[in-house]
Amino acid sequence: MAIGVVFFLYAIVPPAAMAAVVEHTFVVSQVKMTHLCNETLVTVVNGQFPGPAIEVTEGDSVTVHVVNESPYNLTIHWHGVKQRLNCWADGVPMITQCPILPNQNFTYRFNVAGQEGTLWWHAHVSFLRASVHGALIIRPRRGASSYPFPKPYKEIPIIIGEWWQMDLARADWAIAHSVDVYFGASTINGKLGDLYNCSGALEDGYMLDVEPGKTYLLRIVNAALFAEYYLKIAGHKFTVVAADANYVSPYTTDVIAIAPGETVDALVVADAAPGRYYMVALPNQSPEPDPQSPVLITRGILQYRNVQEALGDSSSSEMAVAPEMPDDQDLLTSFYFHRNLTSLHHPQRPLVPTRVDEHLFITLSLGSICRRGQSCKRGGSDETFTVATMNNVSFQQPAVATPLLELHYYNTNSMDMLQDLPDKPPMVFNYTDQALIPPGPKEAKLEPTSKATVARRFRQGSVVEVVFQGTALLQSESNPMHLHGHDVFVLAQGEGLYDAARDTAWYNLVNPPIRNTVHVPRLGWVAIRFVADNPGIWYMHCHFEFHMTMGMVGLFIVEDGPTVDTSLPAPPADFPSCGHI
Ligand SMILES: *[C@@H]1O[C@H](CO)[C@@H](O)[C@H](O)[C@H]1NC(C)=O
Ligand SMILES: *[C@@H]1O[C@H](CO)[C@@H](O)[C@H](O)[C@H]1NC(C)=O
Ligand SMILES: *[C@@H]1O[C@H](CO)[C@@H](O)[C@H](O)[C@H]1NC(C)=O
Ligand SMILES: *[C@@H]1O[C@H](CO)[C@@H](O)[C@H](O)[C@H]1NC(C)=O
Ligand SMILES: *[C@@H]1O[C@H](CO)[C@@H](O)[C@H](O)[C@H]1NC(C)=O
Ligand SMILES: *[C@@H]1O[C@H](CO)[C@@H](O)[C@H](O)[C@H]1NC(C)=O
Ligand SMILES: CC(=O)N[C@H]1CO[C@H](CO)[C@@H](O)[C@@H]1O
Ligand SMILES: [Cu+2]
Repeated sequence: MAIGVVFFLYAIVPPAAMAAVVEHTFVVSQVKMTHLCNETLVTVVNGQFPGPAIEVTEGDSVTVHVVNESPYNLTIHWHGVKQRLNCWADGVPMITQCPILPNQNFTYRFNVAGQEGTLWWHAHVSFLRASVHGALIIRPRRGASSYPFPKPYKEIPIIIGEWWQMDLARADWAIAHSVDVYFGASTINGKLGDLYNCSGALEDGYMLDVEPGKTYLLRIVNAALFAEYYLKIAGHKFTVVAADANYVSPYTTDVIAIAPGETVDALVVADAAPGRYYMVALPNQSPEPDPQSPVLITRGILQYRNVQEALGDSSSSEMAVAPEMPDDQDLLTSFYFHRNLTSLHHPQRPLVPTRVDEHLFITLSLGSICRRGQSCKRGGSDETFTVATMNNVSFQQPAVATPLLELHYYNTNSMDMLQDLPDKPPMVFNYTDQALIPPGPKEAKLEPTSKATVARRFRQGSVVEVVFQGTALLQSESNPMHLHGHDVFVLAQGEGLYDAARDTAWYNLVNPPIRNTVHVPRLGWVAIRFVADNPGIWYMHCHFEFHMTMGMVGLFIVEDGPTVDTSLPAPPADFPSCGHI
């Protein structure tokens, strides 16, 4: 009997597929698109918004030829891909590579190993990632029947984004100079949806046609620059099965919270009465006294096939049921969503290291810098511009002619511009005291700050614990912190001030979620742990684009170990030098 069962399993499980090379050509160019009565020139890949999905099997190699026909310098980052021993392909301008100049080409080569689920790719130059992005889908080597959840009938990418009616390079410049700019609409898979119109003619929305009774795997990406989103589908529940290409224990919820940089894989069963149901994405924000933004909701429709046949396509939003959304200022729903996730127990799941070599405590704040000289009028005056900081330093892009990773690799002693990212804030204050949010009055003496190219070095294989503490200094926003080249264990999160004596006691060292982007809650903290075992220079930053542009960035330098397996290899043979790319 037992032998019969084993034989049967062998018969239905396909043999492991051979590793393949998945090859794409990405032509980046500007095309005209019309929304909201306005023709806008947008920078996109292969004429598509969002760009093409890259679909691979775990263990495959990926080759992407980027042809830059846009007027901008650009690089592409493969968000969440671990890039083991391959920091050269990480796509951060002047950190890992020279930017690809207009009318130049560059080829990225990397392997996707030891990861399954949904990741994505995006431009890593200024605001361009608002339109230069797409999904990166990694399926298991042993086929869809080896998913640790019921095999879905179909897999559907759901990319939440923004529609900008302005030149994105100008938007980037504006934010860096404390000039407010904002996008025009939110989007699902590039569609604005029927809450937007041009002279009364409704914008198209994303339509998902479903078969009654079937199960769909939604691969959800937040590619937006500005906000975390709540996603709901009226009449349906989600079962979350993965986040950031790591499986989680199945978690059933009617709302998904997804911050910029995060991904969520969720099953949806089409088990409601046949009909039309709105799929709504709503950006959330901190309440006042933080500055308030327009709440630009977007929605698409999930439609049962038989309804389509009965009613035709004429008025697809007719009789669609709308979900009840959380309030845009309700950030607790996000707090609980993130806190409820745990990693799935499976044979490949890595164990949480219990010995910690390095402890960092990093405060996330805003601050101000005088436009001229050392002293000036503060408090939001024209004499300052606002920057974002970690431990009271705002990141300064290094003024180098050669990418830092090359300087590091060739050991040229020309990285003198680097300063240490402090292990703790220089001054202890009540970080979450809301009297620090303007109009204050307590922020005045804490507001001055400075810029530097900050980096923190780690010995090969060190176990690093970082506690990110959100602050109320000048604003009280949450911060989705993203680390390149590594996944991290999210041990705990809390509201208010982190207290080591109290909070280490309830760290989850058994099944913490494993992510590449950790959402630090508003006026709260998150504790993470990771093994710094991937040699190179890795960007660590807030994935709110405005915070990144304003300097909420640091570099984690992971040093070489004693062996070839623990050392950064030489740059690829065809790695260009700047200007001659
Ligand atoms: C239309 O787009 C242009 C830039 O493409 C922008 O300057 C203008 O403000 C937009 N108009 C509206 C109504 O948003
Ligand atoms: C593009 O990169 C080149 C070389 O690094 C630099 O000289 C140029 O100023 C950059 N252009 C823009 C618009 O940033
Ligand atoms: C870039 O790639 C395109 C398409 O493959 C090719 O036509 C073009 O000659 C290449 N340009 C450069 C500068 O290599
Ligand atoms: C999620 O967290 C909330 C708040 O702690 C709790 O009430 C709820 O039961 C949790 N849901 C699940 C499915 O664990
Ligand atoms: C920090 O400030 C908050 C709000 O004013 C207050 O409730 C809390 O007691 C303060 N904590 C400490 C340790 O002073
Ligand atoms: C940051 O450092 C400046 C001095 O460079 C100081 O005036 C300010 O109070 C500090 N702010 C914080 C939040 O530590
Ligand atoms: C861009 C645009 O035309 N928007 C219109 C949408 O519809 C409302 C009312 O129907 C108008 O006020 C807007 O101007
Ligand atoms: Cu941030």
